[in-house]
Amino acid sequence: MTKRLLLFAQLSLLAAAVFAQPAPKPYGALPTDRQIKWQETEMYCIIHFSMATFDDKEWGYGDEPNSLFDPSGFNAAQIVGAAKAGGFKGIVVVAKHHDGFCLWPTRTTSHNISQSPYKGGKGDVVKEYQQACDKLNMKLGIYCSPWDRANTFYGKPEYLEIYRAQLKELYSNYGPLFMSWHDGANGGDGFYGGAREQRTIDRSTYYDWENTWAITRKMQPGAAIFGDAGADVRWVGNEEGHAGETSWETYTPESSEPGKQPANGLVKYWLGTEGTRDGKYWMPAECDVPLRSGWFYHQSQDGQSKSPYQLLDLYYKSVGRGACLDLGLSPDKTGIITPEDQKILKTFGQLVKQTFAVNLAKGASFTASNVRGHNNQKFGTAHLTDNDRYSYWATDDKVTTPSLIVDLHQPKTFNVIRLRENIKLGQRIESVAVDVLKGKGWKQIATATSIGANRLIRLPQNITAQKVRLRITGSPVCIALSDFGLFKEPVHLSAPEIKRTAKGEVSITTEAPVAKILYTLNGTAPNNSSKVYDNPFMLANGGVIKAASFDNGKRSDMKTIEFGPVKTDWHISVDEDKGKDLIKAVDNDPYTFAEVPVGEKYGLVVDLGSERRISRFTYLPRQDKHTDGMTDAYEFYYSNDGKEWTKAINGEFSNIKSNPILQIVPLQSAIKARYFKFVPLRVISGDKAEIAEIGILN
Ligand code: FUL
Repeated sequence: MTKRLLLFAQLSLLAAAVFAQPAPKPYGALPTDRQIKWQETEMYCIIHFSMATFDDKEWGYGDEPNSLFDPSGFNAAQIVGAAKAGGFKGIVVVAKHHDGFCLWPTRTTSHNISQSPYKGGKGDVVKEYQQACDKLNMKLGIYCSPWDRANTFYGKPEYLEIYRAQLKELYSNYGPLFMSWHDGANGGDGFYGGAREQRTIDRSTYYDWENTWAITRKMQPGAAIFGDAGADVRWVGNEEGHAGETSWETYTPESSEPGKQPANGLVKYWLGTEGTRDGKYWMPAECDVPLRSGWFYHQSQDGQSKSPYQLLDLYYKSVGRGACLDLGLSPDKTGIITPEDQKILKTFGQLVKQTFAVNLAKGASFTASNVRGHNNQKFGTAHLTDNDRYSYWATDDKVTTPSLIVDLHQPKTFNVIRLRENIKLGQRIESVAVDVLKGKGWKQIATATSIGANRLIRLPQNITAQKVRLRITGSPVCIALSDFGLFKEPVHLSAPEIKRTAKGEVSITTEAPVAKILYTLNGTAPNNSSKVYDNPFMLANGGVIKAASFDNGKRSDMKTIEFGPVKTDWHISVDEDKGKDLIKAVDNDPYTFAEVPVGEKYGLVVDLGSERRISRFTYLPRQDKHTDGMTDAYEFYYSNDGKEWTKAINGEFSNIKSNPILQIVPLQSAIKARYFKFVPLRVISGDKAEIAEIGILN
């Protein structure tokens, strides 16, 4: 009797243990509800359309007259619709950029839309975006630049009150907002109400972010705050659209100036690419990148937008690494997304949709090496394919490196593996490996780190297998995995890569073999009657090449590239022989650079050998992630004898630090000259100018 009682007691204890098995304890910093909602958004578009669109600049100086803002056909629904067709779930409107022009009728400054010709001064572009978002069921966020190159009071305490008043107007008239976007850019000089001077601020204290964010929290509690130092979402540290191969959702921002509090513009921003394992805050990355080369529309960048497959690649490197993708769209001067960009977005949206339409692991049998609480179904593997990010397979506390065998019942072909953790319990898994069964043995096909909200492993080739095994190879605590997916990208034709040697020989290649490559040299899109590429050819004088692969009635992404004349017989010098390695500015190698002094007195002089037409000049900043010697203010001269110089243009390379792309500067009108001189007037850091490449376009 006693024995039976004992057994009964033991059994009921066991049952109680099984049923009452608590969920795993959360690990590390955890996301808030607003961060979880932001995370689920995955992709949104930041829209730069303002004064700089009309001024053809990346950063307006602040002296642009209100009359310049005059779009003839601004169409918010077309813009928001283009984003939606691309699969994006929201937009962030640049309501005020660094030039200080406000796209809504603000009371804080007369430098606003009500003083422009747009809709006779009755227009409100932010409102139009809001209405379009409401109609199309898209989320709305706002970017109101803290740096203001127009405002008289910028740099003084009064400006902070103006900035906060602007935020309050935006927060109260255009919500609910899913994001409040802030950046750390501050180039220093500006119009500032006519002062035209350099102004510096203490980035760690000037905006008093803590109290500024308190306004956001109070007025827009659902808005995730983006910035270099969060608070909710961190900048990934580049404007190339990718997070690190390892990218943690947690982060401890570090100040770039010892002894100061980290703040926007004052962090070791490069650390944002990977984040911090076990960081102090839950602060996932946003990967921002423009669809075109710059953030604002410039006609000179037509034809250079990223292609659908380039965007897909960025999707894997952002959303697929637990971050969100924030793609920059740039409406043109009319006020719409160009048909070309619209088409790219749509095709990209279709690619993502097609790729993830069918989870090939759905319906598979899962065998886990351990399920929490003696196989308690609450923590079972059935949750892995239920499309719920928060139901999950968990292991017992002691089991941190379990494995999972997935039997697909028949061989299936895939090239993408998707894993997700239930992030409500923190980011737990550090590393995994994936194997497939080949004959009698397992063969490893992939490894990955930092799983988090979403980890997409894109395999270099398709894999066909019936049994797949997931091994968790590193986790400090038991796991809470919410998703296991296998997908296959639609078959696609490799797009061509176009390259030209220093001497001018062009070759066009593809990653994988294609039936044929067709190209044009007259600026039109290649079609079936275009030239077939079969051998490298010479293009010493430069020109525009457009190429695409063709196979069985299918066409790949189109590639466009423009070359200037070759530089092999150019002669380079610097006044008074003050430079070093001058030849490296024209050696066709982006990773070597010429060093020249900064300032009006000097300049890199190029003798082209004979007279040439110059409609634009190009400057490539160093491409090795360092900022020393990056020029952000310049003068450009030309001459026919190398003695008498005429200034063709001067200006700034705005935003070059964050987005160090090839700078193409159109001259007011094309000139003919044998000599040109590039004068670096200012550098981001260091005391010499480092020039990776200098060039001209016909
Ligand atoms: C940066 C700005 O300086 C750029 O002009 C652009 O707006 C980008 C999205 O953020 O900080």
